[in-house]
Amino acid sequence: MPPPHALVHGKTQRIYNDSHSAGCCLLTPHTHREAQQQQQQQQQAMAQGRGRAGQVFALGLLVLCLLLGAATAGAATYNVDWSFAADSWSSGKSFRAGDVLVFSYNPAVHNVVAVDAGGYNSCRGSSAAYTYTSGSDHVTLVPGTNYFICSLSGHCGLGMKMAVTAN
Ligand code: CU1
Repeated sequence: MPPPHALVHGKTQRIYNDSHSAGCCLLTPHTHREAQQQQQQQQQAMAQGRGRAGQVFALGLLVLCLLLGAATAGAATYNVDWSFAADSWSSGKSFRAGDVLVFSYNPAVHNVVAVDAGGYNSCRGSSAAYTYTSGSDHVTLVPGTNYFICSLSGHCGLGMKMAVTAN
């Protein structure tokens, strides 16, 4: 028969072991499951957060597009028939300041000179006149009448000139 304290000690030890092992068996999977659930909840919350952030971003983008659209709604781009019939091309069309004319031509034989009314009438550019030579010139119309001539080879006198009024 073991001494009473040893029995008590052993019993205590056994009870402790049982409860400990039972605790391990029950608690570990339980806490593990809880941790998994928490992790899933966090991931869901993050996913929802990302989803909301994405929605806000998309909405912001939409608003930005609408604003830009409104800002550029009045401006149009025209491909100019930069030829000896240029003036008849522009007549009857209405333009607005800010509209863009695209002059496409062979730069070896033509140019575009932005002149004033005198230059347009006399087919002469001035030192202040700006000459475009790229062959694909984008010119933004200013308010009033915009005058253009080709200053090469007497083309202006042959009708390669254009007066465009922008409102
Ligand atoms: Cu020309």
